[in-house]
Amino acid sequence: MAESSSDLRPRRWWRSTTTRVLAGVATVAATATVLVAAPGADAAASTLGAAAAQSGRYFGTAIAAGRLGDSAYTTIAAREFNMVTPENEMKPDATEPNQNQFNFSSGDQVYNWAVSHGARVRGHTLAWHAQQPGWMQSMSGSNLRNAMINHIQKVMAHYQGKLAYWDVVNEAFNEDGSRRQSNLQSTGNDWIEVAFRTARAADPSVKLCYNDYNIDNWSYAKTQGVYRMIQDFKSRGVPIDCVGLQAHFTGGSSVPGNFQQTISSFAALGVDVALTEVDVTNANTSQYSALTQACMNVARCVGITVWGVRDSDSWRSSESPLLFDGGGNKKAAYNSVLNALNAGGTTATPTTTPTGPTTTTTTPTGPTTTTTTPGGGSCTATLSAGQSWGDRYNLNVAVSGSSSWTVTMNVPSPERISTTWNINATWPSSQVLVATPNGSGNNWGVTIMTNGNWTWPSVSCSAS
Ligand code: 9MR
Repeated sequence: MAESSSDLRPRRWWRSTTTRVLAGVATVAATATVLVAAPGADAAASTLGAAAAQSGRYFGTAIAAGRLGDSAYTTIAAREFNMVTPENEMKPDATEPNQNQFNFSSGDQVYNWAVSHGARVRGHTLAWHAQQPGWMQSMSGSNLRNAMINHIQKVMAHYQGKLAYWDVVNEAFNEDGSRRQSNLQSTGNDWIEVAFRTARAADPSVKLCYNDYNIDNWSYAKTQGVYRMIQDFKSRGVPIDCVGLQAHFTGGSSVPGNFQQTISSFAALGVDVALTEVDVTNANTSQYSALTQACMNVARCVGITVWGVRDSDSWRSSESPLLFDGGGNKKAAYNSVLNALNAGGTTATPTTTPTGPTTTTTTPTGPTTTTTTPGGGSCTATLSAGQSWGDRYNLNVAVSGSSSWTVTMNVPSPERISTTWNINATWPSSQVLVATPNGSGNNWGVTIMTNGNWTWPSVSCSAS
């Protein structure tokens, strides 16, 4: 591999040097000076992750917790990739096996492996018709809607501030561009936007993605259906930051000629685009380089993830669709991808401004403040995100320690508290709420009208 990388790069130096020399009508002496200076200044990277990073992109893989004991697997994965998607470990059946009982052991295993090897993590996935735990499969109506909201809040709270992206909703469309029928769809057509609003409130630091397959061909009805949904969300301020094109070019499909047009059309809506689950039948080299090149040519195409490390790790292993063979050797497709990454392209310019709340609160359960009074009592007020809408959000407050507490909440202007529950409230000013127990216990909350500012209030607790 090192051989073909170094083959490629000198040709680039020569090309660009020649261009500069011709443009400047330089002398032979000047040409010689440039050639001496060039080698080594911009050497080709020798791994996928490093090659992608040259243009501000990442190169990722799906990782399965069950394979982390295989050193051949982890050696390749640690060397080559700088983004990790847990293949199954953060799906609803894994994280909430019983209702409201969460299990993050295998999700954490993949997360910890990734970050300890310098990779970031893409969460996959929060709301999906498939891989639901049994209890969720048999639910419907408002019970299911509330269970979905609770699932998103709790799972995102666990990973708050830790992930780069979350696939909030996965595979919600039919091939004809209509919504897929599912128990989630039956809770009402707004289930997807409720999922995204809930997600934004739960972790404002992570980019929120819609992810699907067969949305690679720009003229395909399903692509258009997803495009229209994202266009609608952007126009109405529903928080969405990215779209994932799974890009499974297996099972009889292949990279369409208009793939780059699809990527750039989604990007033009103001979302990041990522290729999230790439595999190609028999790892066809020209298709692998074409899909890589298409991403490299669009500034908001932020990265590529292949759906597994070696062919033997693939969900479609009989099609040998990945970049490493079962023995861990680099395949020809690996070289074509690496070369396309090293050849450069548009520098990635991911979106930086989230479309919804941007709170300064990034601790797992929100800010906590403890005040100890001279009398010896102490209390802690812990904030957590509740539901949010386009113009307002709910904040839950849990007070622990003393049962005789006073919480002071300072709301940044121009936000205003519009509702409170389970407290006696007094108002020293329009921006300050003083809350004391009203006999309803220690869990209470407020609704805050943002007036454009989504920063959480600060709180302090004092016990008496
Ligand atoms: O690769 C995953 C495989 O191990 C699971 O058995 C399967 C079950 O649904 O899900 C596979 O991953 C899918 C991903 O989560 C969503 N897009 C399609 C992927 C391939 O089926």
